[in-house]
Amino acid sequence: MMNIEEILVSRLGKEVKDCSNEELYGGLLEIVQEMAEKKAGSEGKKKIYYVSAEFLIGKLLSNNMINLGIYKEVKDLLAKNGKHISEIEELEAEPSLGNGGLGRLAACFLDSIATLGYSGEGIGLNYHLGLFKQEFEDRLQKETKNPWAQSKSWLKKTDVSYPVQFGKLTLQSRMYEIAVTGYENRTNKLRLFDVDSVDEGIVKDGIDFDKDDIAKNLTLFLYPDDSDEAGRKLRIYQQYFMVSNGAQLILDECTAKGSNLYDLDEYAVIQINDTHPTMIIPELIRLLMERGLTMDDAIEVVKKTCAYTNHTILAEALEKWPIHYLKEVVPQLVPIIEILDDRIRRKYSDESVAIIDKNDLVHMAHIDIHYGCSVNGVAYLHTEILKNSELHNFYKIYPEKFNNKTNGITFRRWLMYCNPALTEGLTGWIGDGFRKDAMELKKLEELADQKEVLDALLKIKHGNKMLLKEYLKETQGIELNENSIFDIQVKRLHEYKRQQLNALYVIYKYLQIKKGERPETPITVIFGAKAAPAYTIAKDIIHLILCLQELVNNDPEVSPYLNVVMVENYNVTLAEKLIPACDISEQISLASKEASGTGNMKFMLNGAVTLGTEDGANVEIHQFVGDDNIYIFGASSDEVIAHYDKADYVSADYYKKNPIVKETVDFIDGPELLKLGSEEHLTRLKKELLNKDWFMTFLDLDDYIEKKEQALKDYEDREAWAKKMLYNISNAGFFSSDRTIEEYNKDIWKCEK
Ligand code: 26Q
Repeated sequence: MMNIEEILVSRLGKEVKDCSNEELYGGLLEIVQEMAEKKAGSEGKKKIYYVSAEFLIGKLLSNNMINLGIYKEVKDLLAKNGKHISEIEELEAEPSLGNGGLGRLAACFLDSIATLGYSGEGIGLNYHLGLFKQEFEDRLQKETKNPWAQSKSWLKKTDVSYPVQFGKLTLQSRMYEIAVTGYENRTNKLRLFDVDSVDEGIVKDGIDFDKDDIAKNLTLFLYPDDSDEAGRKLRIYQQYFMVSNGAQLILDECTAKGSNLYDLDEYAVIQINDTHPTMIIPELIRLLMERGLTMDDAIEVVKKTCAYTNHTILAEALEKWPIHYLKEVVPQLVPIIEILDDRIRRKYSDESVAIIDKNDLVHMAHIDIHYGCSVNGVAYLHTEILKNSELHNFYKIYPEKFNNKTNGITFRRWLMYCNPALTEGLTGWIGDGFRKDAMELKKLEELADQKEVLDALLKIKHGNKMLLKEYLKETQGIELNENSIFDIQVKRLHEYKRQQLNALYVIYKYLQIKKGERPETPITVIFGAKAAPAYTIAKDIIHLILCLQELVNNDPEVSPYLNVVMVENYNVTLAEKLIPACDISEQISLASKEASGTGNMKFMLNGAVTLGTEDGANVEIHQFVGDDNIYIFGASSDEVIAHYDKADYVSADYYKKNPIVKETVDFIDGPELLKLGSEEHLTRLKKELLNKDWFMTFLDLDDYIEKKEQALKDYEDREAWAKKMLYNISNAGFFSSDRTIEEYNKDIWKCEK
């Protein structure tokens, strides 16, 4: 067998040292693709179809090389020839096919499904420009397009194509595939549908485009702005296009394997990732009827084949479409949806479980719950809230359908790839069994009292801070103090995630330092977040943070002790650099609002200590690490839900009674920030907090400040801090997506390896 060097040299026709980085990237990409293809596993009888509007897969080269077992060989070969793997990685564009958690979860799941040896694939859309790219201009977010397709690409064009009908318009699809390599195991596929007629040329300034020309715009962007009607309809076009292709593919594959369609559930299980793919249910019913089944039989078959995952309890994120949109875009589904609704109405008088409500809105989640076999939440607390409040009326009807699947993350990307120093340390201390069985990390606790191990953990963290410092300097011109505490909050910008609470802390700390109260160790508060283009308050919060960055970092009295950094265009690639360098992981959503969170798990695995509310998977993290290794603050989920029920939270009362609330909030539109920022944005944000504060920032501010101060104080005893790091790492095993996938398979999918 030839080694990688021989393969590379024979392919590129010259020695490695004489190749450009571009040539090496292209050569390695082809080699990896061929190796991956050879590992295509057997189809097996039953296959998992994970249907999702988002797959936030990140860069693929290094990750695939790790999974194929050639990463080290390639890295050493490049180094021997004066090349750097990191420079080659920089040439790969990150596919931006997701917004955040839900899309990244789908990518972790594909990795685990392949790693565990299951036959399964992802079905989604090939957005040409993905999610917008974020730029900062005048301390405001500006959106620009983010083309990710390159001449050398992981995307393979296939000949597979299906007709998809929208009213009078029929579009012919084109399927693309991306190989999904499992760690030392089989290769599966991610299948992304597209139309050849899409035209990137119609994008004008920023991310504006003609929303009515469906043939040209269908797969241009991920979730186009849904603040106007044309945008919302385009979303329905996209969703139907995705599921109609998926449904046709699934039926063809199952028929080819011998299914008579009445036994579809023995050949396929379809996991519906939030409500975005819900129309696959009526679409499958329609197609099964076209292929000869009665409606009763078609419904029964679909019910057994489809399962639904809920990712949110936020009312505004639950999809409800006006029936007249569906009549225009997918008229063939409307009679089916009406019959599905009619059957429910005949059976249950409770209006709240109907599919089409009295305002003629179609509740997508209700279709999934009535006409699927499983409903799962994504963390213990989230599932309890679904059962006991948000979906209680459904739980009463179908208690057996409800189940919890606490989210997980792939340790290949979020430990082995992004933190090689820690991975190597761990291998030396506990062997390399943790690479396949994450629960083996628990062995680390036997070393919790060894000073060398604790010192090594601190040294690894410092090394990762240096790497982040170099990276941010080079790519964004940002200066970091590697000897400061890295306190990081990176995630989509949303009021419920409460970046504004963190910003109020920054103001508090700034004012303390101005009064002469200086922290022992300097603190760097790092943010990374994109706001939806039409989400005004979220953009105001970004503006506040960017103004604070300017103020704090340029104040010579303050900047030696406190720095604020907002990285531009936060994405998977940046996450991979930020997370290993973090000391304090900010998970500060209003309790009950964050379904799970998965960043919290990535930080923990990389030895950061969580400062968080009892929300989402933080609850389980808390249980695993114990009170001493996490900083929990704020109102409980029950208390928050009670406030909403009683409508008794009045933010202005806190402003009147609590001097810290008053002082920090008044600072938002005080003279220091008005000198740097826009009055319109800053006063609007202050007014929102004073008059509404829907996510109860003021309620938790005191406790947040207190617990954060405690964490900063505890950091001064480095050895005790290192022990906290160790307990976070050693207890992260449960949060491997391999565990999550085994649970999905045992309870819902029931596939053979
Ligand atoms: C809906 C309607 C119209 C336009 C857009 C949308 C839309 C788009 C994206 C609704 C939701 C999303 C994404 C949701 C998401 O990422 N949820 C996160 O899922 C993670 C994985 O389960 C959880 O860890 C997070 O707690 C949850 O916020």
